[in-house]
Amino acid sequence: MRLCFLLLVACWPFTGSIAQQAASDTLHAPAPALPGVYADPHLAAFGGTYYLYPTTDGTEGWLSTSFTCWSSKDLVRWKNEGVILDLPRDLTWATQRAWAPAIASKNGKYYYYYSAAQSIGVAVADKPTGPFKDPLGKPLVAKAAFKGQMIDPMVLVDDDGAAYLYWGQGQCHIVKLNADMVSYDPAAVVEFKPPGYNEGSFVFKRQGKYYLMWSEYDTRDPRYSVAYATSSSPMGPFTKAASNPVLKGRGVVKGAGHHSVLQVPGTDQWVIAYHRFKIPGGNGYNRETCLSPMRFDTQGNILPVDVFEAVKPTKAKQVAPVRP
Ligand code: FUB
Repeated sequence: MRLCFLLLVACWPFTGSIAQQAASDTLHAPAPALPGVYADPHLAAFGGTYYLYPTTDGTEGWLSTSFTCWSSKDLVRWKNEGVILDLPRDLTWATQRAWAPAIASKNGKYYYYYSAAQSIGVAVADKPTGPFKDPLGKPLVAKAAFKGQMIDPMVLVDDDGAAYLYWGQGQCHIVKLNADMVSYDPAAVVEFKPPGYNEGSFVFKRQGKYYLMWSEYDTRDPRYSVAYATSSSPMGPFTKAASNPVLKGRGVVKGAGHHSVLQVPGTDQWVIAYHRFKIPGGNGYNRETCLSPMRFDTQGNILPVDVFEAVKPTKAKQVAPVRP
């Protein structure tokens, strides 16, 4: 007994430092969620299945020409559903720079918003995996229509069924979409720039509060990171939170940003999807998609995300959306 006690005391600093090392090991990042180089992931859940809609990376200048969709039953094992929109084949107005998509569902249809040739387009399908068709034959938001770059769309469908489009690099824009989800009043567009805002806006609602999140710095900068602001209205004004950024790289994880957030259906469990420079050897054109838990404090502030914590297997319950 005495010997055990002496051994424990002798080993205490050693066991303590091992525990500390494991908790702060920034040299070994978890594996990415998707194999290969995919960025700007938009995570969604429809009918008991999760979906990821990313940008295809791997070319300098982000010259990708098509979009893929991935599905999963548990957030961990992902199946490639193939190309859901091929710009040269499916569009008449753009052939490359297929970036940063977002999905929304309303009235039994799936609306896929995306950047192409530095404009924003929309495509419609009956299923989350497509096939998606371009209903307009032109951009929804044309290049240079407003201040900044017309990229990085995001659509929030609110509890009352109203849908809001957010987008922009260099400047954030918001407009309420018409009931058809593919048109809006250009005169109603609100423009603003939260401090530090660069691109990749994403909006969600929790307990009656609207959270606008965005990426700061350039996606090729290792400091790329995510910050947020809140509002009582989907149109703002949004007040930037005191504790920012909520997602940033650490150790071997660099350039963590351009994210999306998903509430696991029927729970108050939240997941953040984002990209980081590929490990090893990545950069702003070779990024990989990761998923981590995202948590709130009791006041509803977003707590810093641990980029070394990968999401655990989580089934998606089939929950009907609350709509009037
Ligand atoms: O993936 C191409 C561009 O890089 C996106 O549109 C930006 O948000 C940045 O992630």
